[in-house]
Amino acid sequence: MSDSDTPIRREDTHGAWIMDAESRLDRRRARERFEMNQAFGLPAAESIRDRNLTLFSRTPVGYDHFGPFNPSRFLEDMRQLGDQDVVFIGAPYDGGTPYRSGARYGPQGMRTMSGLQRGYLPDFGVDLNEALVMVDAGDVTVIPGNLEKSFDQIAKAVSYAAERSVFPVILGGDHSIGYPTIRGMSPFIDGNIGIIHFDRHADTGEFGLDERSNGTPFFHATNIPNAPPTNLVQVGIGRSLGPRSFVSNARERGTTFITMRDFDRYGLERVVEYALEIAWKNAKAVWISLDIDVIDPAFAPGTGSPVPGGFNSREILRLVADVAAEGVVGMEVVEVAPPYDIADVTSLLGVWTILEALGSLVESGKLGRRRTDDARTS
Ligand SMILES: [Mn+2]
Repeated sequence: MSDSDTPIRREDTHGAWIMDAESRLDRRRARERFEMNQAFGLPAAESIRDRNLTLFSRTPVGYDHFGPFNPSRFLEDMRQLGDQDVVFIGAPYDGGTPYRSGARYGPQGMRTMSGLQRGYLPDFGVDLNEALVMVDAGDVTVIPGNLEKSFDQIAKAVSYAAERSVFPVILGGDHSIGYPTIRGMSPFIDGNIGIIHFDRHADTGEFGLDERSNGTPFFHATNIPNAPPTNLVQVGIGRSLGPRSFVSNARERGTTFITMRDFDRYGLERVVEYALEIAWKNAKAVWISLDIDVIDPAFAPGTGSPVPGGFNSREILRLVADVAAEGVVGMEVVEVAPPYDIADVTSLLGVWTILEALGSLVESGKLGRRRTDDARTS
């Protein structure tokens, strides 16, 4: 209904009424809730200026409001972390993506598709619900406009799990987070940590567009003194693997590429054996970093930088299970980007790479294994 005769006066507008009405709303419950969230979410990293922000997001908006990763329960009060076996941690950061962003929705996509799962894994003779106590911490509070502050938060979150000996499963996020996860885990390893990195891309650049990015995690991770490049084995590399500097940096540092051609030539079992040999050589622990784009886009289209010719679903699930069987201290699944997905198949595959790793770790009894003896020396 239009009122064309009356002159508009500010105090008569609906806008003015809204401003006035807001001032009469109570704030008591919000204040109580805020104080609880501050305690439950833990203090943020030192670089975060706004001290109202917490390490784990406990605000009512975010990417984790579609239930916890199944099968697990949401752990609202992170001060209670300690007795559990596994903690799922969302890292919804995709500011390290130069082109097709969307991996910030990865934790949400994987949590949603985990809703179909029950935790009974017949292939391993394992029921995760019986074998493990699993919780979902929700998402780390990341800072969309600031990669380094987000890294500080992610590293602190991983450290929080590591120092309590709870196995962290990181739901990415773009692959830039592969640096702060190792930064957070490495101080808790009494010796070297090996990395088994599944990816079509080498991600060994120093900088991308003047900053760290999703193409640089393994340059910076392998600068950490106890995460040497000689224990970094990169499986599935090839075709559009990144710029030439990725290859020259990998060569100079001495990382190991196992390409798809190598996989065709040597087969799954020998590739697993060789990857374990590299990752565990004089190392005390191993981390799995899985970029979902290591799988052919026919099976995993929902990702930012797809490359044709990677593994099929059956191959990657077997690879992850078989490398996990030797023991792992944590893992991340990155680059799941639901905006490009079709029928949620990529999120679903991300979920299953995690479940297969957990099933295998339970079956072998090596969840969180840190090598203390010389049982496996090469
Ligand atoms: Mn990749």
